[in-house]
Amino acid sequence: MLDKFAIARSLRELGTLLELEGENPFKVRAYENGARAVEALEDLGARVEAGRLTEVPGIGEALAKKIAELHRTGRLELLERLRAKHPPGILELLQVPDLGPKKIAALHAALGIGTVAELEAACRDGRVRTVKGFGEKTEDRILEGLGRMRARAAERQVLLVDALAAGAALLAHLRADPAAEEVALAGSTRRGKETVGDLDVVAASRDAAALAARLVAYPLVARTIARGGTKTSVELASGLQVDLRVVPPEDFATLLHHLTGSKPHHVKLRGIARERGFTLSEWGLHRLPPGAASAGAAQEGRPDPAAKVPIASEAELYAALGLQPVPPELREDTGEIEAARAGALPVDLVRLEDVRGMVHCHTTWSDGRASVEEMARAAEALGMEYLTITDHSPTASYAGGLDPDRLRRQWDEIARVQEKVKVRLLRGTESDILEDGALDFPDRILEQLDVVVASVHSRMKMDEDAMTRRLVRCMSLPVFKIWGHALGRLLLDRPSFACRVDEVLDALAASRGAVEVNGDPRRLELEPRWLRAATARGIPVVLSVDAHSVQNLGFLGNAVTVARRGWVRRGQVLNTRPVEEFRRAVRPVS
Ligand code: DGT
Ligand code: CA
Ligand code: CA
Ligand code: ZN
Repeated sequence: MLDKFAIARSLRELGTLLELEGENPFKVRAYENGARAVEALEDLGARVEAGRLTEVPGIGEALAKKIAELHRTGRLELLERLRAKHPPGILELLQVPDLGPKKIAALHAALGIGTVAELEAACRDGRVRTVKGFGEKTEDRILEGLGRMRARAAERQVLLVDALAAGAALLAHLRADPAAEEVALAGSTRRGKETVGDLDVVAASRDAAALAARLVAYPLVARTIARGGTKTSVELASGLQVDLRVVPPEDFATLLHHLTGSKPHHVKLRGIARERGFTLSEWGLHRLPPGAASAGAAQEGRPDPAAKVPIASEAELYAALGLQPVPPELREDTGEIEAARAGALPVDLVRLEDVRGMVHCHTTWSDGRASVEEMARAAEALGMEYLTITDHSPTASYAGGLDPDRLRRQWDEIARVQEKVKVRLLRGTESDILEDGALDFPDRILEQLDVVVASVHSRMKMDEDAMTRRLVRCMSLPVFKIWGHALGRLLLDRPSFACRVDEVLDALAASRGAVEVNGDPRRLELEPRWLRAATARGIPVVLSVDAHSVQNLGFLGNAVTVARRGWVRRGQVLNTRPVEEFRRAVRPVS
């Protein structure tokens, strides 16, 4: 008999193995959905017995049978058969960068490599290079990839969007408890950090034990790590750790603030508190006894409750320290405290509701999943004033890039759809930045477009000099207007490519181009420190979704978060402007 988490793992494994068999993606996704549904069940055993699995959304007849078989026997005929066809460590091997099913099969056939450990040993002994289609370079790349994989596993970081999704579901569960007065996410997730280590949750309640019990009873909890009076830590089925702290309502604001961090931000705040005769800690803000401040004595343990300063909100806390309120996204000790002290913190950071147009959208004309009309209607439903259609350019053939002829036919379709929708459709392209720094369409075509997003998709391993020259050359073109997913990183997967960013930003400023903040959860760049370097040069910003489906339009929120972390103000964002103003600002002409 398997428990629900083991069953979910088996379903995921089955999905991956079927994918290797060439099974269609919808079916493969059904296994992932099924796995999630099973994990979230509170009464798996009872449902199996009563034959009531199919009442669960995401579980159909076929899946229900497999789940029941796994539950009863701990085995699944189909799964065993597929496992026997592949090396034992196939799932792990598929995680190795640069290694696909074909290469894995070749290595298995030639060298009997079946696990990651065997793969590593074979690379180190120089045996992999003896296999047809593999070389010394491949060996190095595999070893490098294994190193990255290990570093990632050690860090146990997850993407912000995954943390937010897990957090939203958990918060709903905790808030449903009658003892919960307030529940909020804190930590790096609240600060909007691109990847996070765990979920920090703060609750206000008179009954800490009730909330701790409710957390432990959350269906997705795989194990309890620690259980104390006001602190409880658990691990979710996904491997994500959750730290819950419960305090009485009057301490909620200061604890939320404390657990939001970051640590360096707090270290500085504590210094300011002492200067002003207070001590700031996880217990809240307390008045120091006279003389204690000048003595500079670091306080240990819980301060005298009688000296507590009542604080009802984070804004009140900052005010008590003589500071402007600092939004969570800015709390990284990168100058925000000094600015807040001088009253120079921007108060008009861009917000989601400021954005009027969806930028950087793909459709079925290239590698998107939705048609022009579907994207248009979805953007309209979201209250957007405009939408830029930017499918891939000819060189991006792997992504269905459009040649000039198909591009013209796309314009016809855009015109037809425009007659049916109110949202304004802008014609564009995501043009590859070619190896020599040229764009991927002739100028006479680019000039007929409203929007050109220019991005690097290939040859990312150039050396720093060559890449810097490539970008600077491209940006010097009069038709260059928007720098797409700037440094090509993929979070938890691929680092930014090498280039001298300051030099490139200088070139971008000189050409009066804009930089994109890409909302794809795996990209989230240009990253905050470079965004600040960009706006300091007067470079405007475009908030992009890089959408390949209707659902991806939701990526806008991610772009807004990154922009805020980069101190980007509303007035610096081109797609907060009305459509004609936006068009004038990005038109690809000299
Ligand atoms: P993460 O989880 O690695 O993505 O980053 P954080 O910032 O969420 O860090 P975490 O979960 O270790 O702690 C959450 C917050 O709690 C942190 O931002 C500040 C606060 N905190 C944690 N440990 C300490 C500490 O030893 N001293 C101080 N002052 N604050 C701490
Ligand atoms: Ca955390
Ligand atoms: Ca934590
Ligand atoms: Zn792209």
